[in-house]
Amino acid sequence: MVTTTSFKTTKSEEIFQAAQTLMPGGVNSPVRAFKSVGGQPIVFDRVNGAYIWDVDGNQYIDYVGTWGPAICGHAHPEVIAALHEALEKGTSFGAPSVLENVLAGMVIDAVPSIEMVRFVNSGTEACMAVIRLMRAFTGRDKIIKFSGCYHGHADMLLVQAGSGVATLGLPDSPGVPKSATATTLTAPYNDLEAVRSLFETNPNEVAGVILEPVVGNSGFIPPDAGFLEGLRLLTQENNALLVFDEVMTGFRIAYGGAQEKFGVTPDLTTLGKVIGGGLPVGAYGGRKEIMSLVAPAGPMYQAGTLSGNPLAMTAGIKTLELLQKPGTYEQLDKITKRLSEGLLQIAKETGHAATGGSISAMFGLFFTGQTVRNYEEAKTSDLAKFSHFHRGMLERGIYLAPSQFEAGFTSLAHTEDDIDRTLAAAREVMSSL
Ligand code: KE4
Repeated sequence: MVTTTSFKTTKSEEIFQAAQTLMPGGVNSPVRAFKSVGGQPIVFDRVNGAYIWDVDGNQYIDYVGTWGPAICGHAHPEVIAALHEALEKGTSFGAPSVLENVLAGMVIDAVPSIEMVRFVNSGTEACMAVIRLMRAFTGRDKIIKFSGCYHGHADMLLVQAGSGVATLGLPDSPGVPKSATATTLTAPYNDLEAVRSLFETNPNEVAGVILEPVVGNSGFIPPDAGFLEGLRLLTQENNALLVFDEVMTGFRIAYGGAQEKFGVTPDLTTLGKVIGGGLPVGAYGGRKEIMSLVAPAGPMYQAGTLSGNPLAMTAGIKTLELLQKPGTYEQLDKITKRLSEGLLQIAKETGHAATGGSISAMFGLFFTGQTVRNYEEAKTSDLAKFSHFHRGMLERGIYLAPSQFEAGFTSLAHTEDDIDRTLAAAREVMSSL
């Protein structure tokens, strides 16, 4: 445990200061700048297993896991070894490799909705492409998303988005033309009636509904019982498509994603993060009838220089192999439930209203006395208290996502002792809040 007195961030400060002159906000993705939690952003030097070290030598138990990919633990020796071997053959072919067949086969075998898949380089690309595919397949332009859900930074999806957009409290981004978002309709998460009325007021115009089947980008918000099933029915009744954005939940909530866990099969699914094992991979997939529209099989265009590159495929294949081991998701569920329930219990004992929970290796905590079923309610939680909690945990060697509007991630590398140390730190911090 790093005690607060020895917590130095001198080198982080120097490097981050220099970064400010080189990259907007000193980062390559906004949430890393700690804007919403305040304080000195931390510059990291290396990761391994459940741990991350910063440039000042501080060690942290890591609950960000590079935003999801590190589900087997950072720098897993088997992933690293496989990458070393693949590296001997070069880094990119820009042409078919058998590795793409292997990872595609694993994804198709795992994810109920996917009969055919296309690899891209990020979750944003996957979501951009899946929207184009929804529109190409139905011949309709309008889409329905949910406030607080984040599907990457493509223009038509930057409407009431979660994650970094919510973190920074940004109105929808400048530079996004009205024409790009005029066909994007939004509803509150967990509100089936709102979706029904959108279909009624836009008859035969909605291509489909896209959502995070378990929300991570408004903080952790699970679907109400019947919500996913209700959306499945509503989209079928309106000849519209149902798309699960499982970039975060895929291979994390269950090996087959939230759609396996909840037994609701969408028409299309997007993936990312875990399937790249820490290297850049995104994917979209679904029924062959729909995917056969994608070029060059069909007319819907989408392409990418590094799509399916051998290094990323290798890291993804090895990661999924590790996740296939028996007992994986029972272990993830057990360790994460103990953490989540422990945090809530400590909040209660130290007099803080808090709500939250976990599903498999994903968890969240809001400082509020009410249940949080959507983004609007998430925004009413005590954000200042979250910021103090985040900083206090950081000073004690626990790295939580630097935003209330993100979920926490555990991994197969997190041990009971790590959870004990995390809960001990939480008790110290919450007692001082
Ligand atoms: P990327 O383009 O960042 O690979 O994926 C976009 C995306 C799409 N869909 C969901 C459900 C996602 O969670 C994401 C990206 N997640 C954020 C964290 N909430 C990435 C971290 C960041 O933006 O720095």
